[in-house]
Amino acid sequence: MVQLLSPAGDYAVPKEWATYGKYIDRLSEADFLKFYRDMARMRRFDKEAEALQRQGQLGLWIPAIGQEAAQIGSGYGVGHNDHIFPSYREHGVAITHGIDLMSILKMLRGVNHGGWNPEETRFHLYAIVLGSQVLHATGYAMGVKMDGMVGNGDLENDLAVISYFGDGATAEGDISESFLFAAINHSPIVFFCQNNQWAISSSVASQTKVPLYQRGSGFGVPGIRIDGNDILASYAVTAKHMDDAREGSGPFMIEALTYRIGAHTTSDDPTKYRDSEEVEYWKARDPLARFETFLRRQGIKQDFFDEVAEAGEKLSTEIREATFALKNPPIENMFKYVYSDKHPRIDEQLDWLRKYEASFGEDAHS
Ligand SMILES: Cc1ncc(C[n+]2csc(CCOP(=O)(O)OP(=O)(O)O)c2C)c(N)n1
Repeated sequence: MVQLLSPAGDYAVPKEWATYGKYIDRLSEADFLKFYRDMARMRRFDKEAEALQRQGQLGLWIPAIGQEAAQIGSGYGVGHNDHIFPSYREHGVAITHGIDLMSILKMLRGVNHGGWNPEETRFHLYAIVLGSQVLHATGYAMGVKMDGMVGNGDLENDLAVISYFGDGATAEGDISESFLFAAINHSPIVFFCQNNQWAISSSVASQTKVPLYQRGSGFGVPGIRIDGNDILASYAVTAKHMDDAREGSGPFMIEALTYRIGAHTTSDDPTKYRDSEEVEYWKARDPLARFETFLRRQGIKQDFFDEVAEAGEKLSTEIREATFALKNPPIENMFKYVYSDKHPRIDEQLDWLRKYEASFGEDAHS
């Protein structure tokens, strides 16, 4: 397992991982601070969103606490031309790609479908159907190669694709099909599996007999396991294999071993299926605390951590106020984008809903 920062916060690059160490050597202090700021931002956003859901402001929340290093590190390992295909928990990767966080909240309130432009942001829309985004990513990577955007010896302008999925999703046929297709076409894609050890209530042991990073090997996709709570490993390993993919080395798989500290979603109660000792074990391996120890040893002063905490307060207030101010979209929107032409069944359903809503009188939309 690639680990550059130990749980105690010690930085060391074993000889066998020297290639990855070179990626860390290139980072400046400003990069380290940006990593920490965004991990803290991701966590604060998560806590605020969960509170908003509990207050009835969102239909659902999908927590990612514990996965900050896996997401912020890998998000920054992606090049400026590369395309990202997330599942539904990648709020941290969204942060590294400048996605407006309110778009994520609007989606979970049910007032839009994401709303960001996948071509412009290179961050594609969230996918709830497990594994579907991995097929989309594989097809995209195949297209990129056909368009001659790979292996031109120009790491800045060539292009690769990364797709995120969970340990449970690896049991879907879509993932195996993607491995095969990507291997046969020698496509520029990195498969990034966040093994957070639970697929709702199914443990990772019930999903695989071999370590997940080996899952692609029979298809011709080599892989590696990283400590997913080590932001430096997450950054360096992703950056290296995205470079390789852009250079034309074909597909690669990264398994980031991490842990979902919270519930699967706000509709789930994890105390029903996992032990509190296990959760406590992983809480003690908190990726943020680990990186904070590293930064303090690098001489980063308390002022910086105070500034980050203040920014968190500001973010929370902004998000709360913006959510309270959201307006419900017209009910017509639900039907508008089903067919391009008018359809009698759709008109009938809209008519029914209008009458139903009207039956509540003035309170219909409050
Ligand atoms: C094709 C499909 N089957 C089942 C589901 C229901 N479902 C939603 S999330 C989930 C568990 C996914 O676990 P994992 O892939 O480990 O990702 P995580 O949620 O832990 O990030 C399941 C079974 C779905 N969304 N899509």
